Amino acid sequence: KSSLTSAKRGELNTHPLVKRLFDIAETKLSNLVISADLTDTRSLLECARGPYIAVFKTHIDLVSDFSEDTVQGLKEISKEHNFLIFEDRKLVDIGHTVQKQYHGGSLRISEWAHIVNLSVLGGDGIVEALTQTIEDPGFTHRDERGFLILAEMTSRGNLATGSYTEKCVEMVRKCPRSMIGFVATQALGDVAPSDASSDEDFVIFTTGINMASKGDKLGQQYQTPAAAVRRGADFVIAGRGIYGAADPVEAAKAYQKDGWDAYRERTKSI
Ligand code: UP6
Repeated sequence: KSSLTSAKRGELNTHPLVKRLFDIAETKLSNLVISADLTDTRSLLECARGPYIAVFKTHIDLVSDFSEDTVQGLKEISKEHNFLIFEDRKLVDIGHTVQKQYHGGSLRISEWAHIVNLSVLGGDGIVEALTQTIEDPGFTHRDERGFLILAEMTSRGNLATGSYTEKCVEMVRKCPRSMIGFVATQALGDVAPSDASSDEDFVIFTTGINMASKGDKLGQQYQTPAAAVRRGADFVIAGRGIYGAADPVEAAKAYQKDGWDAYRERTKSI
């Protein structure tokens, strides 16, 4: 897990999107991602307002009135409130199919989502396919796009463990220009043996974050922002713990503080 501050990581990282991510974290003093699992455009955009988040995570296929207004609204609000958008699409298919799911299609994900995640159940063809799409000379957002490999999951009994997780690390190492990190529950640098240079710096996003609950009835398992950061999370992702709270704004503030204080504690120079 990185013991460098966001400011330092932003400075050292050569990927423009990662630089921007750490720059936002440092400016807003936040490593909080809200998981806005909401089902209409108005609630979705409303949830994105406010000063506490560094990244806004969507499940765009939940939005029943998805339209041009959703796309424009997301783009505008991410600029206005200075955050990145992460579409939690969990792409998992053959390369040829995911290219069409990511770029174009009904959801136009490549147009508005800075970050998208994927599963490598089908092998590394998906990594190659998505890398190709953003490196195409005709694709205009290249420096503003990156992918996360879903290397571990938070649901009880999940199969993303052991050698599967190791393979995910190897795949990210092979494509650092497009794969910027992982969705995982801990730092993964030591999981797979590496001959990589010591300057690799993958970003860890951790889901399953809640300050008031240990889990739900469908297998979700939670830890607090601070606990996740101590295990190596760089960004903590909370959904119902925030938008389902009696006062979501106060909740966002509390999660932001818990996560950011823990990150500062982890990276403080001795
Ligand atoms: N998510 C997980 N666990 C994973 C991967 N993704 O919870 O292993 C996603 C869910 C949801 C969010 O799809 O969008 O993170 C968690 O929401 P919650 O905080 O309301 O449980």
